Amino acid sequence: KISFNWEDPLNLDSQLTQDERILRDSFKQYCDEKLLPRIIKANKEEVFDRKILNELGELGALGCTINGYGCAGVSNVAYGLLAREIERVDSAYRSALSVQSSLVMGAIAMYGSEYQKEKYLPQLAKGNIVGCFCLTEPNHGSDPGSMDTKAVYDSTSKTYTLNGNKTWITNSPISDVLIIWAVCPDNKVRGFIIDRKNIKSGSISTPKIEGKLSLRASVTGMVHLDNVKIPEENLLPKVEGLKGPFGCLNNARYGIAWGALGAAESCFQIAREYVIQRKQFQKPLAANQLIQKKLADMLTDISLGLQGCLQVGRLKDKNIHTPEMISLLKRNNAGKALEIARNARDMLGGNGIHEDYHVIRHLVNLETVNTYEGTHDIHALILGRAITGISAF
Ligand code: TGC
Ligand code: FAD
Repeated sequence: KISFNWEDPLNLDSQLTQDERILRDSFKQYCDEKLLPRIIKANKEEVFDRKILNELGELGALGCTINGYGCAGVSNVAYGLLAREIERVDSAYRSALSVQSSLVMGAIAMYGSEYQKEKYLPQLAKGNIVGCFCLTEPNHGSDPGSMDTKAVYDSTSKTYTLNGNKTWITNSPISDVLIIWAVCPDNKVRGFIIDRKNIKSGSISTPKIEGKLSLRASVTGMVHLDNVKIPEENLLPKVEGLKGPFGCLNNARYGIAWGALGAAESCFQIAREYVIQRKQFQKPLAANQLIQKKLADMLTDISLGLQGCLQVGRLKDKNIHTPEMISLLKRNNAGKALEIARNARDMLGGNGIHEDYHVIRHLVNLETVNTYEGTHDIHALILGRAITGISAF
């Protein structure tokens, strides 16, 4: 007899390959044994442990969809499963995975020269060096097309000079390499690799943004570029225009769509356990219709969201996906995860606001997840444009 499994309601497991299941299970073990025990302290003290990137590197998780250059070359679905497992622990750790893999290694793998790929990808894959992705500026967040950061070429010295400011950059304070998106005198956006060991002149500073009350176990900073001169071979040669950064964002947003549901599942499972144990009015909280409805809504949103991720992952593996599919998933899953975390917080009563129960941490993290990589409303406008043919930005 086939019975309903609330832990996998639509039998996602049966739709994965054996390799994907093995990879997921061993990564889950790492997340449970090595990441979960350190998250409460890291979140409280607002620190990101740099060693985590080496650990992720050892497990083959960094840039795992890239073929060659020391990378694992697994499916997009496998990458999504890793994002889901790590974000069950904390969105900050998934952020570290996303930025290094999709935004930094992705940019170099898709747009870099052979020399750049060989120089940086194996080191980034091991976590020996850390990268960051610098698109957002103090005056241009949702609208990066209006960016102020400039890059000017000098043919005599064969260098580019970069000037400008970026902000809200994950890992910028600890980065060895920075992917900088800047506009050139021909008005085209181009990508550059700033290798901190190879700056010819000028100065770069990457101060940490203190006082975040969300994603506290991730280090976020600014980037100030003051006449930073870099060799011409540090231009990413294979792309120009905004499709460069957006192409990287497609992969990161796809990973976030899986990851956000990992955080949501964690909140759902904690709330389920709690309402079964906790008694009020001489019966378990779980015996109340209002509580059961909340659990049913949570499980429905999680399982439908996961099916969407799986479908787009499989299309991505065949390269027949579109950015709008990813906007649909990122928007839906981040928004639904936030709602699930809020309901779970409520179901835990007063305990719901305590760090030991994890839910409040997920809830405040998900505020960031709903905002970065395109806000909830910006993704609505991307979909609105695709539906109507009218741009309403
Ligand atoms: P638009 O006219 O729409 O497009 C300009 C050019 O880009 C192409 N394009 C894309 N290409 C690939 N993938 C996509 N998703 C693309 N979207 C657009 C487009 O075809 C066009 O190409 P071409 O050849 O014709 O020039 O540009 P727009 O300026 O109107 O953009 C509108 C909008 C709102 C969609 C865009 O600006 C946007 O997505 N805004 C949100 C900004 C954002 O997501 N920022 C993320 C910063 S990184 C980050 O948050 C990392 S957090 C990481 C972590 O810690 O996990
Ligand atoms: P704004 O663009 O000012 O938006 C503010 C509000 O206005 C939002 O609700 C938005 O939806 C709304 N809005 C904007 N335009 C419209 C419109 N046309 N119509 C209707 N509503 C609109 N960026 C990077 O480049 N690299 C990183 O590594 C990175 N990491 C981050 C880490 C954290 C912890 C955070 C919080 C952010 C990070 N970001 C990063 C920046 C992030 O991508 C931006 O915060 C995001 O794109 C929104 O930009 P903004 O904050 O300037 O908000």
